[in-house]
Amino acid sequence: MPIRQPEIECLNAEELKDMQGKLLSSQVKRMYENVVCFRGRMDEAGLKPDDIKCIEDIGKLPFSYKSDLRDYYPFGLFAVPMKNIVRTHASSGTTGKRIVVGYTAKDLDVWSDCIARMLTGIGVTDDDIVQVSFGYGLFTGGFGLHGGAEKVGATVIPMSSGNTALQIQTMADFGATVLCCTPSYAMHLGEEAKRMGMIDSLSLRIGIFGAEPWTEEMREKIEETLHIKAYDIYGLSEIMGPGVAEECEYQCGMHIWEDHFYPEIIDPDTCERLPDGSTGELVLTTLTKEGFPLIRYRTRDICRLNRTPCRCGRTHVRLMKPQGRTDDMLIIRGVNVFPSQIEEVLMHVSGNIITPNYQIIVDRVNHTDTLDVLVEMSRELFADNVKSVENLEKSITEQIRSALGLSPRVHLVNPNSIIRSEGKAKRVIDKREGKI
Ligand code: DLL
Repeated sequence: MPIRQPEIECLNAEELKDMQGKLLSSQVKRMYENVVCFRGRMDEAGLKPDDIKCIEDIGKLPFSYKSDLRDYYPFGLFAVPMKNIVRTHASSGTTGKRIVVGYTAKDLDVWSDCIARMLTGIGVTDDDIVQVSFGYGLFTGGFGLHGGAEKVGATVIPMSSGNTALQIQTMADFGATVLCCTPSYAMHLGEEAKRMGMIDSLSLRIGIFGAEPWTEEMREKIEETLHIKAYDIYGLSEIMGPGVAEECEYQCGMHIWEDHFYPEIIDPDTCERLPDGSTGELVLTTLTKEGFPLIRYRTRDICRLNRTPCRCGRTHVRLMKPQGRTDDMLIIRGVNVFPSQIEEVLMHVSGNIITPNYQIIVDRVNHTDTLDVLVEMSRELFADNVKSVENLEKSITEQIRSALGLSPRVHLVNPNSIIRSEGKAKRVIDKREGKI
């Protein structure tokens, strides 16, 4: 069944604020009663739930952090008794304990509604066959897309990630029309399908990709390779999973479902709230979550909100492509660099002479940071002479230098020599840890 809710998706700004204010004040009351950590922070700040009456009051509330989820591992931040929690997910993270999240039956229903809204917006219906190639399990990607696709009545292929040849065979045999996975894995699936001579056996028309940063240029490459329209989807385990924000048919930023999530942009250093349109850290508040609500959660994602009207008529604010995370930002010889800035340069190299596969290696030699960028050549360039490879390396070096103000060493490496990921791509290897 299509999930189209114009009475919510197209609410005017005043009505939306009014709704958010009411939801926030009842969320704060519930959390004050049920979540020890939150009550402690409110008491410390001298705040009582009655102080929160409208959405503008949100600025008074304390932030919450990823470390809270570790400190209260596994279930200490849940706001309902465990018997009301019907599902848990977890995110591995790179350091320390996993973070664990929990959902009530209503939370799961809201989750699939959010995804179903997007699917409906981009034209996915009960005639579609949706291959979900995000991982199933503790990761939220697989189950998240699965619930939404079932809700619109599509036929779901719960593939999970991995086993690339079987993915392609299944897509072809079952006639999948929609593919959901990370953008880096979509690119890999496209390359492999081409190599296997199976691109023309696929019936794909739509791709839904997210869980990692990807550039507009990468979107073009994926669309061209798989002959589809590719849409961006954003989310994080702590807040719900995929579906916090999603693109509509116009592919120009992801609508944050503001009847469920309230976004703010802050300066990550001063914590000051920034006006709409500024780039900064995204802070999210869940307005309707029962099992595991969070107030003013510091996502660490660096992005910008766009409140200009969208052609689709939806009024919910758009999240413009996240650049990366504050904790992924590299500081190389004093210059701040996001991997996505390097990707943007590489994707602009014309003529299909390099592939979209790259890796960034940062090290420290003789007290000086070094930046090496490995880029895979296409088969055509590989067959060409050494001189043209050297010239291209020089030209890419120059392009990165002028974009970042920092000179890298660019190495064109053999086709298929960079390891492909089946989930989130690992683009950066930073060897500086522990070095002076
Ligand atoms: O990656 C949830 C997800 C699954 C989103 C499938 C989209 C599709 P986590 O593993 O908790 O959850 O990682 C969340 O991934 O804070 C961002 O840094 C990054 N991220 C997620 N979606 C996007 C996106 C899932 N579309 C973290 N663009 C977030 C850029 C994204 N970064």
